[in-house]
Amino acid sequence: WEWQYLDLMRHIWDHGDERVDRTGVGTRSIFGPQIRFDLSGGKVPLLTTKRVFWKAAAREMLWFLTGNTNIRPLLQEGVTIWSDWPLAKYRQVSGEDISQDDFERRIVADDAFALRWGDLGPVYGKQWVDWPTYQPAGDGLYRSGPGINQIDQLVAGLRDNPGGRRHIIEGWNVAELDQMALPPCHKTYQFHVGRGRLNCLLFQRSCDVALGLPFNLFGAALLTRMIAAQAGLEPGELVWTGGDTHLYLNHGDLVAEQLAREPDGAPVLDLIDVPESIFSYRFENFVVRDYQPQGAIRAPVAV
Ligand code: THF
Repeated sequence: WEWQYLDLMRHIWDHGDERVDRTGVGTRSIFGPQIRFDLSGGKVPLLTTKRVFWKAAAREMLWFLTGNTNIRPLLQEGVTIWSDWPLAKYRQVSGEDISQDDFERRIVADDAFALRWGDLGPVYGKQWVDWPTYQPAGDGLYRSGPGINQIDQLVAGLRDNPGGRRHIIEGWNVAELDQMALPPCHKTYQFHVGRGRLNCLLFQRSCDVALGLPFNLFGAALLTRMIAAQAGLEPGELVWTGGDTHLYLNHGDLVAEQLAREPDGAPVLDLIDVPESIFSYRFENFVVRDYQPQGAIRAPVAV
């Protein structure tokens, strides 16, 4: 499968439409590609042509499932992939030229500081497990109602009605986009059961192919594996579709380096100890084996 990723990368770099994006870095971009992976037998879409820090991606996915939207729990586990956005905001508002390390240390050490500066707004986790509702109060007005746990409903729905066509997790809460540090990129996950297997289709509206996609693919595969285990299904296929699918112009060295390499090996993801609930997974429940990637390739993230 990995050739699909490499071919996508090559195609975008060679034929993508060059444009200036929100971040000001500039991208080459195409619209609407699709790639597919077989998840059966523990197969997992982890790139071997560079080291993917799958542990950070796994901790990120578990953090989404907690519903927490503060970067503090991630930092406590050494995951720094979400720091750039709160950091940029803090620097902008305070005018203080603080380093990323110092900012992260302060978030971890100082409760009030974390509360004030560490939150990303109602991003993925909040919408996934506590989508806000409102209800008519009888007097012509509306009051907030109980939040909707989409993940809970999804697992129950897959158990009760596997043939359903509404097995969806949605992150795009139109009413709250303006409160989010970043509107969701991997915004819609649709699940589908066929022949006892759970398939997942991820629609990602905007995709950083070099840095984000390797994480997003592993995360989607992990989510599918956890949900399949909870619903008593075998993992099937992961279908990934991108909207604006791009390479940042400052990722040229990564692209050249990675395209000079060839895939090698077939890593496997094992779930050991399937807990009672989808919300009780711990990092220790996952093992990746047979993963001997080529070296990591560093590249700057566009904020
Ligand atoms: N914004 C941009 N421009 N790219 C993204 O990938 C992205 N995300 C999330 C939100 N906004 C985004 C954040 N996720 C890395 C990986 C995932 C991220 C952000 C950054 C990253 O820098 N990865 C490096 C280092 C990993 C590490 O040190 O652990 C890598 O080499 O993979 C996409 O969801």
